[in-house]
Amino acid sequence: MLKTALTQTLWDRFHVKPEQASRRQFYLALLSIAQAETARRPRNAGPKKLYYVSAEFLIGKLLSNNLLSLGLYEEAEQFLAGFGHTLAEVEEEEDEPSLGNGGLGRLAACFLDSIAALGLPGDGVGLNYHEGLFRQAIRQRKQCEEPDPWISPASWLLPTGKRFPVAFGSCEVTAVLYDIAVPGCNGGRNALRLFDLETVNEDIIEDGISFDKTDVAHNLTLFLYPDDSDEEGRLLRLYQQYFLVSATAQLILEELRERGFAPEELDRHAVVQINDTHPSLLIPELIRLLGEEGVPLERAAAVVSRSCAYTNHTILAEALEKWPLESIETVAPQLVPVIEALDRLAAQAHPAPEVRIIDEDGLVHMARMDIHYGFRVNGVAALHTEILKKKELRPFYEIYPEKFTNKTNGITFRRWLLCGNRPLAGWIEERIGPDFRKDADALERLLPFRGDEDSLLSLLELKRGAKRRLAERLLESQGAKLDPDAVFDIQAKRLHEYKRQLMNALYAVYLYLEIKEGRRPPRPVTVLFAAKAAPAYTLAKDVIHFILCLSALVERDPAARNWLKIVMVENYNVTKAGWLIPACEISEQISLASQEASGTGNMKFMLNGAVTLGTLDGANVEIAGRVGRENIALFGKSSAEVLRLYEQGAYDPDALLREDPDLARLADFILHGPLLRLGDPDSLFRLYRDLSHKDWFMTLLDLKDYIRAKDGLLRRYEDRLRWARMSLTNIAMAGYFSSDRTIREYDRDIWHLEEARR
Ligand code: 26V
Repeated sequence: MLKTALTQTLWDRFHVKPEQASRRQFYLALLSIAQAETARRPRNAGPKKLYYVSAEFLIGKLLSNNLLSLGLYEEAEQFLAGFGHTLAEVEEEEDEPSLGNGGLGRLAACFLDSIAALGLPGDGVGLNYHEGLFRQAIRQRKQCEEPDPWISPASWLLPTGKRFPVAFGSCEVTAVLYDIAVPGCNGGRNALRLFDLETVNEDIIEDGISFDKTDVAHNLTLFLYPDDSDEEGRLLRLYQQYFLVSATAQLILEELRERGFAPEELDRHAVVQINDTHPSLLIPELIRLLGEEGVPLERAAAVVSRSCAYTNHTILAEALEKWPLESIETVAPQLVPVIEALDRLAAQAHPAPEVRIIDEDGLVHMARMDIHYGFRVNGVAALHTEILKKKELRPFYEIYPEKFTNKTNGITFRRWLLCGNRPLAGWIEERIGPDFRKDADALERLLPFRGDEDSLLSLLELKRGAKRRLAERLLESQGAKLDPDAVFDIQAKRLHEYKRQLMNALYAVYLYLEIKEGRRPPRPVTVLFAAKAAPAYTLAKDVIHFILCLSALVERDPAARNWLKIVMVENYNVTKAGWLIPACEISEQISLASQEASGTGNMKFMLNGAVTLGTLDGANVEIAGRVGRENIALFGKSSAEVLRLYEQGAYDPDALLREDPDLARLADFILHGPLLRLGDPDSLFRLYRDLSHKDWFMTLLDLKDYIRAKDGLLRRYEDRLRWARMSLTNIAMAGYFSSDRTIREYDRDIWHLEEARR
């Protein structure tokens, strides 16, 4: 069936037979077939509809994923094989939309896949950034940022013809709506709805990623704002947020009306999940629009409060958004009286200053508004939710204990196993049959194979194949030469101090010095980093520079380079994650305990048979609980201890370095002469100064325990059967981390979409 359609489409569009068709032509034909197939599916429907509103959806390339959901994957793969192509090669023709920073955006994408898979009526709503985040290029051992355009005439975007006016203080603009269809693997479809600025103008982009930040009527949907950016861009981000929520509120109310319900019935027929505080202005905007429909403020506030739920994704102070009321006055003056009224109303019942929406400095605390005027607030892993309840949001937990709930994150196994690691999926199916494809918990049936030597050996072979494939890809993409027989140790995530890429790099320094002194590891080690740093995050860029200099230093040293290799994978994105994850053996999840809300990369690596080297942070705690202490390598201080150190201001890196010559030797290496000569001394001195005097995220605190744990893990690696058993156990116990499970919990405890249907 697909065969006929594909042959026909190739002929109609390009006048070629399959044997003459180029990859590009195959791609374009498959894209239009997948779009037509999806359009034929019924839209998921029900008495209540979910809107998952988010500034970011890091969806990645869609072709193979959508073919899988449509049940066309196998057929496409077989047909292409007949003409010497693979689906993976054809998919190289697709441009990846980089519509997210990291975990929060990728989570939203996994959720869309699971919501559709479960047949629930729920759309994502976000913005159509033309250049996405940025493309990372490496020059002179430093990160450079370039635009990353992804929209071409052949993208997945479908114009809807819908337009909404958005009124700013200074001007009115028009939001135009595009859809990306989201097919579910059990039939039915939803949509990712992306608003674009009608008057957006790519010509105002100057060199690199700079542009006139004040030219709102032309720039609003050009770029996604990086998570740690410069002051001048902040107001632009508020404009983006209001643009998103104003158009979204109009869309929600329009659809409510079209389904035949009154504005006051909003809470019975719609539920809104607010993904972090970026879309929080949706609450006052909905209340304002209900007011225009004649609903009095207090009633409108009550209805909206029963419709909106808020997810918190971080406790990092700099990410908890607070906007000066003056800025809101500039961007959306019509919201100011609403926010003031909401603040007054909340304060009547709860006058304590720490729960006021508008504080005494005139700052509007977005999360506070979400909690007062939402019916649920959730954290993203058990530990994170506990920290919210006991510390960060404690005063709110005391007022509204019933609103707080945990929803441990998950990942879609369709992308991260079934599409992303076909050989492993096949290996699993040979052993336990196909049930795990629909029911992730069935993976536990692999456990009995822990005693089966043939299975263990073939699992090791599979991993070696994935490593070889990664080596080929990195050779081609950036000229890196990897040895598939080395241990592949990978840290892939945004660059942030709390994630402690620097600690990993300092282990590499330790290993380098060991090798130089004749103490070699049991076998060669390859440490791969993949990370973008926010353009204005100087220290994060210094860490990238240090890693790149270290890599060059080791590479130039004939005594070391056969035992240690350090690779920075350029421009980490969803596609590169797809390369790295199947090939990983040691998964680095080494954040300072208490700081990583959940992590989701940890789950992807585990599912693909890597062993986690990690702290008891975020979802690592739950991973450890499932696989057991024998199948994970833990180290470092506990979150309780870390929180105590912060509270008492008791952490002192200077003292640690004075008292411990081993630590000092590693830190001093940042200023090692030959290393300085390879790089930019200003950058390396800045990094050293920060590490030795400030070290806000306590890299030095856990470094020695980390070295112990990693050395131990490398020794365990040599018992190949034991390692394979650890790997198998991780795969078998990953089922809980399916986002299908997470979404069922959101629906059961927050959205009640299924219940409304009964
Ligand atoms: C912060 C900010 C601050 C203002 C500028 C724009 C902006 C954009 C993004 C962020 C970071 C949001 C927090 C985030 O990404 N959290 C991650 O969420 C993941 C999914 O829940 C979770 O697994 C990670 O642990 C958490 O760091």
